[in-house]
Amino acid sequence: MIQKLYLQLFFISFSLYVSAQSDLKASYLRSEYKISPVIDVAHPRLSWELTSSVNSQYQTGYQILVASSITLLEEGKADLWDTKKVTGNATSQIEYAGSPLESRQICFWKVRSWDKKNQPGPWSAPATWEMGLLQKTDWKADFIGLNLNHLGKGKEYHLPPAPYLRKDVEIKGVVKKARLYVTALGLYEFQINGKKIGRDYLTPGWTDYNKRLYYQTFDVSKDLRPGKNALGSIISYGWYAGYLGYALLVRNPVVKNFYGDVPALKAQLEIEYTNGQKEIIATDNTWKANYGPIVESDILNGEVYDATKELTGWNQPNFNDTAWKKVITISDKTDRQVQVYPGDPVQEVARLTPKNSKQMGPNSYLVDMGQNFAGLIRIRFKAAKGDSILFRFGEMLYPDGKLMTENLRKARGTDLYIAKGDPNGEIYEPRFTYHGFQYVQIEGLKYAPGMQDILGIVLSSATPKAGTFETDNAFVNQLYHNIIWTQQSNYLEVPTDCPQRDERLGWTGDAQAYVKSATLNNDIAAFGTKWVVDLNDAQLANGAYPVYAPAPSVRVTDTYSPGWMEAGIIYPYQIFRSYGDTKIIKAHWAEMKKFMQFLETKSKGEYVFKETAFAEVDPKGGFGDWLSVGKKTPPDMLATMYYAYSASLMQEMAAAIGDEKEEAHFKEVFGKVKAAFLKHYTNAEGKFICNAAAYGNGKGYVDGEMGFEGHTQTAYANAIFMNLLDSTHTLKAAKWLNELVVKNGNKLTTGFLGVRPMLPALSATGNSETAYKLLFQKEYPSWGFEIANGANTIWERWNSFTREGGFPAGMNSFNHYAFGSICEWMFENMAGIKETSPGFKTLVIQPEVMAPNINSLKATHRSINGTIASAWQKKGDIVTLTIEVPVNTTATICLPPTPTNNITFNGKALVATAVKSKLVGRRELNTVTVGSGKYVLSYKKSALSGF
Ligand code: RAM
Repeated sequence: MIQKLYLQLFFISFSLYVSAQSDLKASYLRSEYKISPVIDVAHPRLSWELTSSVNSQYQTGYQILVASSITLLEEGKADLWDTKKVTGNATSQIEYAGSPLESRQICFWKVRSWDKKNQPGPWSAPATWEMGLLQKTDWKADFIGLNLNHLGKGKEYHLPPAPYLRKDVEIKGVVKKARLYVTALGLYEFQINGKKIGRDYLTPGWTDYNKRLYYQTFDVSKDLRPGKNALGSIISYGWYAGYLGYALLVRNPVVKNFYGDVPALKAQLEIEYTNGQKEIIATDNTWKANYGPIVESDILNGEVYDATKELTGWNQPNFNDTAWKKVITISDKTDRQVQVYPGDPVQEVARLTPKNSKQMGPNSYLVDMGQNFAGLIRIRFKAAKGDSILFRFGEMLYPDGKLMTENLRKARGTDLYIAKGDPNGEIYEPRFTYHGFQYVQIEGLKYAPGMQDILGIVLSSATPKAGTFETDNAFVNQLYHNIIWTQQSNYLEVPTDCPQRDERLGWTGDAQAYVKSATLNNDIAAFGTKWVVDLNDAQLANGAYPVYAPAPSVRVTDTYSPGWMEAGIIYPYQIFRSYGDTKIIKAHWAEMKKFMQFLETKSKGEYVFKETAFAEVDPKGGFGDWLSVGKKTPPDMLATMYYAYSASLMQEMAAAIGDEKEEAHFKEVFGKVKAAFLKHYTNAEGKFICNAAAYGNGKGYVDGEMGFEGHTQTAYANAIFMNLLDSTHTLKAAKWLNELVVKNGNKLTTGFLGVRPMLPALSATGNSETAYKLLFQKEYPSWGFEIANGANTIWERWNSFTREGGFPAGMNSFNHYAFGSICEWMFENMAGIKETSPGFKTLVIQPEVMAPNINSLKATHRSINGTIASAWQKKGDIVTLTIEVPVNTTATICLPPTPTNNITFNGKALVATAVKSKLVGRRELNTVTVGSGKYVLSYKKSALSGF
């Protein structure tokens, strides 16, 4: 009887259980990596994140509904696409495959997922995406502008005024929906009735304007009112027609106007009235143009703003523009593509208030913003009509407290404001420029500026934050702070080298060395996808990728360089690896192959680049291990390693897109290059060697006078990192690498190409203790040395500043991310979060807790599969790990080799059967594999390195 009751109860609860809905829920719905974007790809890729309170939860299927209206979607009527239940665990990179989409169409979608017990979760909240202008014929607008090149001729700089464009338009009824599609050759700010549209800066962004131009779409439904409205725009020269890089410095025959010399606007306002009528208002020859207060305007050189020349009321309706000129229309290039901006726009990402200000002389004040950054100053002040107020920007002060600006080289980098004498005060913020600075010296103000009247507007491409990293060690926290501020300052439209001097170029070497670090701090999927297009647009005719992109040569001799050009492979590879993105591989496969062919041809079928192989480029051999210390690792040896590495990445990418033939091909190339490398660059013992005599006196090579050597930190670190050696050889290389560091007093000798693999290679071969010593090193060259000398960003050189030696002359930036590539090791080794398959679908948790001066650490990374957290704490000899693993992923947690009964897992002794021995990286370790959930493990600190 009792038994029967139990049985009944069991069945009741069981049926309750099976009919209960799963709590597996989809959120953070995105299309093409963005929330509610406007896009112009025919098959946008959709993604979502999953949450559930159930441990080890995963998705066994999903259903996506896409409808043409929110009502239809709510009713479950997916008139555009109903995937029905699709089996599988995919939550990203799912290509829309419903009805073909038209220009301007808004798509509403939602998704639900089935859990591991095959129970469906609830529908997600709805999300949208909108199609842009898909046909060339959708564009009715002309490029309009005003040629002002005859004005403002300076001796060295020729910075013409910024044109102002305007037109009054009649809005004939109540607006239901209005969109502004807008772009420019140059830069634009668009206003409706005096209000700036959107929050973006430096639009429409930088591309190879001969091939491609991006446009923005803004929802302006609420900005128009029935009756007369004023459309206005200020345009500037920007990357299109302004100064680029160090062209002036190197006396390049062309210093500006690289793509054109007259900026132009192209805008189209599309209105849908509540009565169903539609109207398009487009830029054409009926617009009027003038110039006014922006007397000079350039990204590198800054702005001159004469407030006495303000065109008061120009951006309001009924302004009398009869004295304004007729615009000129500029015909479009037929082969230029006009596309939706695919990246993250440059926006204000933070605000800074000044730390202090100091009087430097009569009417001169030096304001310390407390942090080196890229951006602008917004200031409020009172001045008399005609007063000139000059803003000078610098990253550092000379020991005597004066502003240091010599490292800006030929970038004038100043803003000048001429006051209108408004008794209520005036507010100034320049528009089409930015500066890299911590200090601003304000000259010409008759009183000390109020600290509350100055704001630092921090600009960066708005890549969503994806990482956090914190320890109980102030030095490590400072280093992480420096890394993220440097990334923020330089992930600005393109991955630039620096934000301050006459350069600010998308240097490919810096970009490839740092890209993985970048992905750990921010979601750079959209930003990186955009830049990889720039990079491929800039591929040279011979198949090599350039030394920077986008940009035509700002020095005629800038062509290609080993360690830089491979960004064409490494950067898209990282986007694939971090986000599971195979589309980027397919999109650029032909170009990447062309590059590999370039290498093969260049190696003359020998699969090795022997000494002087790259003597034709300038500098000879390319940039090599740029800014290294001591003897140089031969650039051609590095070129060979990079060749092998590129082949191995191509092999992996071919596999990811299911191309077995190419996979086999690149496997073979990888094998051949490895073999040829070892044959040429190692001796019988396996030591790395080179024929230094081949370089003669080294003339023409970067730091050639230092001499060349194969047996270097950089060489071994790269070889280990790139998997070029078999296991016995790896052991030897590991020993030599460690020795080279220890014998050098635990100091680096590495430059841009050696830093990235350095600590990862040490840790991968059991020398994490040495890696930690490098991390904590305070003497030159080291990160600690920079910090001890006051750095709050990452410096270009290990000795960009020393208290004794001051500033080395010439090339010197205090905001340069290449040496920040240690970030990768911080996440992967210190925090121990390491992906083992694309998009963090599987990962390893293996923190290295041995540093005596860190007792706690917490890091998180928001991957495309959700947020991973790894934290550890040491108390006495007990280590506690707290780990969070997102739904739909599995983590392999590495354990110390102590008997399992010493390990507690979520408060209980860990059962021995849960422990599996697994090869992790290069080591066989005890591991526990877990699904999603939060786990707390604690164990006695072991003697073994890493635990
Ligand atoms: C410098 C840049 C960059 C580097 C090149 C080789 O001018 O700042 O960091 O990649 O040179």
